[in-house]
Amino acid sequence: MHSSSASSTATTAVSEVDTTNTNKEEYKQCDAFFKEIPPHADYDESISRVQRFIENAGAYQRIVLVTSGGTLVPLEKLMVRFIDNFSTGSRGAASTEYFLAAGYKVIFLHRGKSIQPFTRSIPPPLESLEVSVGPCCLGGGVRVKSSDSVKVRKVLEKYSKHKDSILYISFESLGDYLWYLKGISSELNKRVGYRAVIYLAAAVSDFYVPKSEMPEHKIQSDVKPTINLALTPKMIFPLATLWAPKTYIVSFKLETDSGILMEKAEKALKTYQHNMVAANLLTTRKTTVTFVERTGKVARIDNPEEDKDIESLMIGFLQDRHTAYIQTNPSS
Ligand code: 9Z3
Repeated sequence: MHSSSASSTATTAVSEVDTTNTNKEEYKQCDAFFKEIPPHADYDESISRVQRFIENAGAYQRIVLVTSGGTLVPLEKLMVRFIDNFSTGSRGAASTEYFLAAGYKVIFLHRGKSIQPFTRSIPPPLESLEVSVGPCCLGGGVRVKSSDSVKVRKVLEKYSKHKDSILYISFESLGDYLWYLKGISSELNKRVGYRAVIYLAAAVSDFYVPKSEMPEHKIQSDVKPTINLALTPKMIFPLATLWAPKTYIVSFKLETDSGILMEKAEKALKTYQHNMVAANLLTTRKTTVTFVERTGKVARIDNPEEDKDIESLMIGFLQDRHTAYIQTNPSS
């Protein structure tokens, strides 16, 4: 058991907003982004994998889309330089394991080479493996050091229990990520409905270089470069109102200034109309996360032991909220 606590307080309810005037503009900006930036070459194949994964899940199965890792923004068409967003992928990887343990199937949409579920807990091979003496047929060869073998065995057992319940889809760029978010969330809305959760732990760039502004070749260093960044359209609004309105959507708000965090989290809920914001600060993200709900309820999750996963407590809390959500939508 973690020595930790979740406290709940009610604040002013996040009021419903009339979005009829802003709808068209928000949707148009997203459409324009998708017209400008094509999907990854693997997009159709990946969406087919998602469809098969959903079809093979049982009729009453809960499925979560976990997004994880930072999105890359290219500065050149033949890319040498890029802008990146901070995220190691630890939150998404750990959360995936706890969703699996809670009985969910997981679509793990992650940045290639970011931290992965299960392997995150295995010590690096050069430290944990050793060469044993004698010929291979007599037990010689490579083996896990005895000091690590219990840990490695536990991870392997957990992996073999859950490996058919997780679908890995990777992305690199902001464009790939947003295409997958739209495509996968639409499938979940259509085929899983209220039993689906969308858990947006990936760190998404707020800026990108439009194709029209992007040089073909590597930016040269003999002149000071000018980089014209455009604002990334806010995709959570179409996600919650158009692509996947039945699903239970949890976004993350990341700030470095504690003075503005809660205000920004409440504003995100009002603007985007989704279900929950998990507010966290860069420096304390492993020990404190505050959930803010559409109803205005606030629940703070505290995990004083940084070496334990705060995600265990977060997913327990979310599972209960998702159950309540399904119960209020009995047609699911
Ligand atoms: C988060 O806030 C995640 O908790 C972290 C996790 C990225 C801090 P790590 O991957 O870190 O474990 O190293 N993710 C969302 C960040 C984000 O881009 N949020 C947008 C915003 O704050 C809204 S979608 O505006």
